[in-house]
Amino acid sequence: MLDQTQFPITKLWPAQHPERLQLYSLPTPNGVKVSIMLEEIGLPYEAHLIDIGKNETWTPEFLSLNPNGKIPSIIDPDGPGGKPLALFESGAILLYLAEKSGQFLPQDPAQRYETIQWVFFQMAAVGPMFGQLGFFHRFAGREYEDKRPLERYKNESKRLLGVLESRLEGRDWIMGQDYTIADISLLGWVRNLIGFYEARELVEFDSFPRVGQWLERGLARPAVQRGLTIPARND
Ligand SMILES: N[C@@H](CCC(=O)N[C@@H](CS)C(=O)NCC(=O)O)C(=O)O
Repeated sequence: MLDQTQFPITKLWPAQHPERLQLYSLPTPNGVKVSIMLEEIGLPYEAHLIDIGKNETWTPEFLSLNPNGKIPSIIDPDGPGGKPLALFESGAILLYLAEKSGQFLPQDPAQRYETIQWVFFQMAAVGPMFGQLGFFHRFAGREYEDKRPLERYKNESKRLLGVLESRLEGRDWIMGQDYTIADISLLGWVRNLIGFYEARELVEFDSFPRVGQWLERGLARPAVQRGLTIPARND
């Protein structure tokens, strides 16, 4: 059971079910990694909507949990040793939930590190590059006269799609037969690139057919569909 007095974030987002894992998030590509994972493993949790449009991550209450001011973040009242564990950074949260549940991360050490390698690839390359492409193609950066940043992030995004296309040759999932946290980390980003960011033509997405088929396989999973809408947006 979570002692809410120990976690200032609960002043703005009180837990109705303090015995459950608390998720503070929004259905963005980083946020949905955690909601998809929680839906996949079936761990009971309570989701709190954090409105980044209203700068809610920059409140002292949110910053008390994540000094980096970003979603997603969690508190697990039943962390290691039965003590509460607060975590931010979606990759770290995926690893934690995989180890806690014993799911979506191979037991074999070599396979395990290979999976982690692809999660890091998503965290260090795909997320930042696709995110910048979104800014320069679809959001405020679209107005900038200098198109060199857009060109750079477009080329880098295409290169990264090429890396995924090669990896998926002869594989249904990033790790082959098994769907893992590597897939969970990447699905929302690739979906966003061609959806919300409207960059399908820009990156010539149809020239990466294996990535397209992998995305369809991922989106066909019921837990992925549920996770993509959690926490429900107000608008
Ligand atoms: N590396 C972080 C990135 C998190 C991140 O960038 N979150 C964005 C939403 S996708 C956010 O909270 N932005 C709010 C802001 O910067 O004000 C992670 O993977 O958890």
